[in-house]
Amino acid sequence: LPIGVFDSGVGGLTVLKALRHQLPHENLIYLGDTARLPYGTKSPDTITRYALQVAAKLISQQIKLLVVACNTVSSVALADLALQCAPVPVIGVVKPGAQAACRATRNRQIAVMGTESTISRGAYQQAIHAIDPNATVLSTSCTLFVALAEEGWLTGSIVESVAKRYLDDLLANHPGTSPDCLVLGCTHFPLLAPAIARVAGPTMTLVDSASTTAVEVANILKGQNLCTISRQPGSTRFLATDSASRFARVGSIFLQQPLTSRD
Ligand code: DGN
Repeated sequence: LPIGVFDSGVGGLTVLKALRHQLPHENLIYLGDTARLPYGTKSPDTITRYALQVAAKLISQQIKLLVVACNTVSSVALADLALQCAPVPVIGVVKPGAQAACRATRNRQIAVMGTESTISRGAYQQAIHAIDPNATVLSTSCTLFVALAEEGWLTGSIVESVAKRYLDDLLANHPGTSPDCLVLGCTHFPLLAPAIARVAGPTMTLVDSASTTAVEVANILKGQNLCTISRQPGSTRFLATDSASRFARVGSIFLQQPLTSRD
């Protein structure tokens, strides 16, 4: 059976890429709810309703595990999704991101950037404090990063100016702190990582959830004896709820290769 991967749009393709790398023999179905994005600025009720509908669609395709490749949905609707999808395991991206941050920081001061919903929910703060109750967590929403990534403006002066403004605001709102780790807590942000890193400077380690989530998925498949035993490379099917051509065009930026249903 395939693994289902779900995001509000194309951002989750950064997680899909890590899954393909970590689990090259698994078949994947990716669904982007492009007709209703962005989720990041919507209310918790709306995000939960959309997420449950999309998950039901993937469950009807007989998946063996669901990856919620969206920080916003993972922050808001993970418990509801787990209830609806049981016994199919549901994995979100926030806990793996928090684990990566706690491993990366040396001074236990962690900055988090995400969408409005992720940040206002305090999801990363909770997940980090569940691992290290004494860590300092600073967070800020960075709505403009989503548009820049979708536009393919990944480097250069405009991105760096926006990143500088967000980082300056973050530090100004938390005087006396000097985080050494920055969580890219939205699936769009890893695309902007080189520009954000230039602004943040060499003492800041950037982490995201993609590879940690893929490792967690691999562990669960192994633990539950759900791995695909095959020598063939796995297939990927892409589904979107709106224009396939825009999804393919913007998605190829995120996947860093054309979206074909098989590689
Ligand atoms: N994929 C969403 C996330 O990781 O939070 C961001 C995209 C959006 O809906 N704004």
